[in-house]
Amino acid sequence: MRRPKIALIGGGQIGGVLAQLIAQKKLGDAVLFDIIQDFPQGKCLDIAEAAGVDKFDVSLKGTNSYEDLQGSDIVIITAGLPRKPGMSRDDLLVTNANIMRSVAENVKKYAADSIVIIISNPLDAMVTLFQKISGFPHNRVFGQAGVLDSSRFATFIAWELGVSVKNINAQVLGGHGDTMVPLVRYANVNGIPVMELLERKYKDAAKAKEVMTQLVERTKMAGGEVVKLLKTGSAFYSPASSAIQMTESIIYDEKQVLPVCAYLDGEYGVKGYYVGVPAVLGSKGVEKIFEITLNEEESALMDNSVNAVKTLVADMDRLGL
Ligand code: A3D
Repeated sequence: MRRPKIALIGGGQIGGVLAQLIAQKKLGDAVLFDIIQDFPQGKCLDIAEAAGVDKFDVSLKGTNSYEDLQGSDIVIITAGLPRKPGMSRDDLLVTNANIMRSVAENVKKYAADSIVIIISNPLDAMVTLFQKISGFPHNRVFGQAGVLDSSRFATFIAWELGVSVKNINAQVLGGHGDTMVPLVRYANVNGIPVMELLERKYKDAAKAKEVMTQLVERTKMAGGEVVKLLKTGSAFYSPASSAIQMTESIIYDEKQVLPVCAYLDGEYGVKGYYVGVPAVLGSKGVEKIFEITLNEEESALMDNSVNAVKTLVADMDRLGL
């Protein structure tokens, strides 16, 4: 039986970590594509030379030729510019849309049956554009953002409560921007509501609420916090790990329920847009979307986030991208 073939478009910071994780976890054979001559070849050679230590037999191929995508089962796209300090994700729209256009045309040409995970920003717009240009069915085109945003939320909760992050269930819905919606009411530690634990810790409901607001705000601004510290680019270790979790659910048909930037066809009252929602990921890609019951406040936040996605997509149309 052949190993899965995973193509990575964009061999920069995230692309490099993706290739290394695929090798270390022995997920499949990887192809790392970039437009910079020799660069992906150099990264793959470097990672492959750790095979004697990491003991993997999967192959890694760096390339500047799209033809090497042929036969890919999964394509993960990180091609495009990352943010610099002071930039919002939306500032990347024009440059990255032009890059995404050429990427989508080539993936359509050389990997027409693949499942595509997009990471390039602004995420919700780039997923929309890729699907439009490729014409791939919606279940085979989706984005990584919610897994990372939710991991950030869970990490901050774990630090605050002094418990293992393994026991935290926390989810962030909506678009991948400042309007994202960390779901406070559903956040729990092995079933115990996080708010209940915060109230017990501080013995003061108002203080607990204030602390949670800080965790939520930090989650929403977490990408920018990293950009500010790195100064030369944006987060790359955690986005790569997040896309790998999605990849594992697909290649092993695990049907993990993960927050995915998925196409909505009426769910959450939204039709025709890609938005972050809980989805079942399996061998067919997005196999099901779960609708969570939202209260009035949560619905208003979700609507606000969906409107931000709609504005971004309208901007793309207006600019003819
Ligand atoms: P970076 O290290 O700059 O890598 C991007 C790579 O894309 C570079 O090596 C470029 O040479 C390459 N590239 C440029 N144009 C093309 C093209 N036409 N075809 C193929 N490759 C091309 O960036 P990065 O890896 O840090 O980030 C990649 C993208 O992910 C950026 O748009 C980030 O904003 C985005 N990002 C998303 C998240 C999410 O959670 C959604 C998190 C962090 C970063």
